Amino acid sequence: MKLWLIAAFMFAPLAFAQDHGGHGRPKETSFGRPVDAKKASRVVRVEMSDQMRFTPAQITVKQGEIVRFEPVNKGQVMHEMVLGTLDDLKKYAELMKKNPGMPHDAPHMAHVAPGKSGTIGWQFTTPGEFFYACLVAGHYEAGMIGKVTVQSDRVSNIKALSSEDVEQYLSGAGMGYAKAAELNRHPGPMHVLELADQLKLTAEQRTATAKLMEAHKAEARKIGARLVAAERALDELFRGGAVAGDALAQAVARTAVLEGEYRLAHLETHRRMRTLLSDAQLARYDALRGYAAR
Ligand SMILES: [Cu+2]
Repeated sequence: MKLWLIAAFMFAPLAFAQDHGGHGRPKETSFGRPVDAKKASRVVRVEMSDQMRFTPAQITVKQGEIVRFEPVNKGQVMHEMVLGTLDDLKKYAELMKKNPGMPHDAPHMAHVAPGKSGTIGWQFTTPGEFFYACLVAGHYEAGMIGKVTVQSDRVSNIKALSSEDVEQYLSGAGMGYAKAAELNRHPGPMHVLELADQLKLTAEQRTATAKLMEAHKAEARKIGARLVAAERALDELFRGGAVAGDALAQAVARTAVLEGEYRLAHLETHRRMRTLLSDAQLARYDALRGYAAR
C-alpha cells in the first residue's frame, strides 16, 4: 500500500540528478530550488543537538534569496537537515521510521555525522511557510523540526494594506483577531505547542493540538487570500475613477464578510483548543504568557 510512497521517495533524488545532467537546470520544487552554495548571499548556521532540536528553529528569508545552510552536528549521533513542506517531511519521517537507515540523498538535504557540518545551497522561490526536519528515525517525532518563513518580494499595491498586512493574511497569521479568546483563557494551538513541555501535554494532546493548528492554518490562509483579493478589488474600483454607489457597497460588504470569516476562523480555533486542555493547564498557560490571574 505504501509502495507508491517509497517509489516517489526513492526517485525524487534521481529526478534531481537527471535534471542537473539532462537539462542543465536544477529541479524546481514547491519550496524552491537547489543552487550552488557559492552563489549564496547569506549563510545560515543551524546547530543540531541530541536534544532533538535545531538552533535556530525559525528562519525568515526573502523570496528569491539564495541561502547557504550550514547544519552543524553538536551531538553524539547522526542528524540531518532536510528542507520541504510540512506534508512531505511528515510522510518521509514516517517512511524513515519504518525503514531506519534507508539511504536517501538529494540537494535539499544534508546528513551530518557527529562533530561535522554540511552544506545546502537553496533558493526560496515561493512565499510561504516551509520547514526543515531531521529524518533520522524517531527524531522528527521528538520535535526535530524548524520553520523557514519566505517573505514575498511583491510590494503591496493595495493602498489600504501594507506589504506586511498582505504577508500576514496570506500566511493565515493571528494579527490580533484572536485577542478576545487569547486574553480570556482560550489559548491558540501555536502557543500551546510552543509551551508543550511546560504545560505537560500528553501525547494525545500534542497530536490533537498539532492537527488543530494545521487545519486552522490551511483554512485561515485560504480566507486570507480571498480577503486580500477583495481588498485589491476595492482598491481597483477607486483607481478606475468614478465609482458607482452599488458597486462600492458590494465591494465593501465583501471585504467585511471575509474579514469576519477570518476572525471567526481564529476565534473558533481557540474555542476548540480550550476543550483539549485541563483547567490546570489553562491556568498554567496564562501564567506562562504573563496574563494577570483572575
Ligand atoms: Cu536528528
